Amino acid sequence: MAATKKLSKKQLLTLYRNLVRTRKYDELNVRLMAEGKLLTFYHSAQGHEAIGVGGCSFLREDDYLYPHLRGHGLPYLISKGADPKAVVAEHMGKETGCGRGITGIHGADEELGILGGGGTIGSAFVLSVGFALAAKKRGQGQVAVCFVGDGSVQRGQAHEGMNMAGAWKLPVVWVIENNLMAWHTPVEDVCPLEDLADMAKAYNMPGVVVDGQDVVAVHEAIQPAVERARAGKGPSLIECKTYRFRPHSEGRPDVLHNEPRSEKEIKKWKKRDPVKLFREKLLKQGVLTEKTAEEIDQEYDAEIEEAERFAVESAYPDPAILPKIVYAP
Ligand SMILES: Cc1ncc(C[n+]2csc(CCOP(=O)(O)OP(=O)(O)O)c2C)c(N)n1
Repeated sequence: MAATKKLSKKQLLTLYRNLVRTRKYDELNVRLMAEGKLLTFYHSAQGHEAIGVGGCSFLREDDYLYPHLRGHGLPYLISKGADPKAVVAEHMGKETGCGRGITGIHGADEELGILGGGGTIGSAFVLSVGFALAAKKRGQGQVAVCFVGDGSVQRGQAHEGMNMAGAWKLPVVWVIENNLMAWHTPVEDVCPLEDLADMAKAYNMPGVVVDGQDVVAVHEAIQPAVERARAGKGPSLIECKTYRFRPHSEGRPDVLHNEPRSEKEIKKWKKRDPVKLFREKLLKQGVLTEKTAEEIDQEYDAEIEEAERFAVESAYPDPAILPKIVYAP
């Protein structure tokens, strides 16, 4: 695939801001969950943030986006320009939420091409084929970018989706966030491949493996695939190697095969924290100064305090809206 243009200083700072903002909202949701203030559960994105941020920060507004469940969409939605305070309000079941308080974790923002998500893993593949088919028929160069976990590609729908998109050269980019496990199951127990991107060969599309902790590397892997899809050349499969820093979901046992996860492994991956890595890199390059980094932290701390207040003070939706928005008249 063609190389991406070098990112400008402004674009690098956009990536950094999106990473910091995502991490801080994720920490807020982790705390709110522990305090019993969220109506649902919460799957933290900590460790994964560079993938959504690297992949979504420079998409077109009218591109379709299907977020992965990590952070319940925060890295992706924030980077595509959605309002994160509406995500917080949604998790509290408030009418100001991005799904009017009734979708729980499946928030949407139609104007940004984010149409909500399916509850079953694997369904993302076939739903995003539908988005891409609509985009192709419309003929305005829109692309569907869809983020999934390694668990999804073990399901039949993944293969139906890739097969159809390959055959019809649909404008879709699938990004696998391979964190080496699906809930309590190591990927190696259920998949014969070392690199999941190798599945691409079977569907006649490019398959790329990239370091999911490096936001620029992720961007440089996804963006050419997006441009390729935009140019009518069909789908791609990008695999980002990553790791989740927290349990599968908050408050649940952090185990694999019913044994506690290896502390040593978690520690090793935390040395490659995507937010810290990028901060250090930008400081070294002189793109960021300690003072600017501090100001960015303060800016988002204040924004998040306000988002929490907004969500707490918002009203619950009137149950009478349910039939009006769930079924089309
Ligand atoms: C068909 C189906 N089976 C089981 C579940 C329950 N479930 C929710 S998330 C999850 C694990 C997902 O793993 P992966 O796709 O690797 O993403 P990760 O959580 O590791 O980021 C499972 C099994 C589900 N949602 N759908």
